[in-house]
Amino acid sequence: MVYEHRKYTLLFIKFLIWVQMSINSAKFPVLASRLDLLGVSRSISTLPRAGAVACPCLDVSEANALVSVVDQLEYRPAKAITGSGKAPVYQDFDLCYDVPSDHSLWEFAKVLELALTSALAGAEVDSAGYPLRLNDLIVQRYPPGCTGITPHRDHVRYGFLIAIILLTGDGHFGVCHDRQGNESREIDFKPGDLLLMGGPGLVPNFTRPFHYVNGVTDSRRTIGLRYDTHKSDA
Ligand SMILES: O=C(O)CCC(=O)C(=O)O
Ligand SMILES: [Fe+2]
Repeated sequence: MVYEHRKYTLLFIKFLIWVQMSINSAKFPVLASRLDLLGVSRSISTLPRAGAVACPCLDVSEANALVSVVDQLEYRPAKAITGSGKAPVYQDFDLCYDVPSDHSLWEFAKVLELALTSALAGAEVDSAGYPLRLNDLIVQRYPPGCTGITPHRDHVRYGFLIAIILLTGDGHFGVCHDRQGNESREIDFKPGDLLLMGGPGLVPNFTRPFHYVNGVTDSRRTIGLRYDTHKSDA
């Protein structure tokens, strides 16, 4: 009975997402029609053990609509080496990190925020993890043959839940035990999928997973949405 009730609540939220996306993105109607919120709740519950998990989100035409949106942005090369001197992270892709606040991509972020907030409420996580604010948006483009990004952990200020949407391309996204890439495990993450990764606060003493991207042979585009708990609007 409780399960049935939850199922209908989630169906209602999915309907809201559909309506909101159709209205707000009249120019680029982008729905997240493959997102199953009960499945997302279950996936989130696995994060304390799994570190990262991917689930279906966009169909091909939805992903293509977003490609035409992100391809109009201006990109700059990522800094080749980040992290500390003792723990360098090598990266090689192009990025856009200054998407204007009135851009339709922020509407997409808002809709995912709504969906993930409701999925979080049904997951076995710390209630401090929601409401989620996806206030940090980055678009990344990895050209064929690039290095990707070596094993690292996302900054500690990115709380609760990190969302990465893969629009196109290939490559391997993996989680591993350390910066050397030991005990790595590839996540099955395909175009149209939403990858979820845990962040601090998801559960008490959550350990941020090391992860990497490599092996890109076909232009890879991702949208990264994070909750920057240090931002003034957080
Ligand atoms: O674009 C991606 O797949 C995410 C790469 C990553 O881990 C990062 O930029 O921190
Ligand atoms: Fe990362």
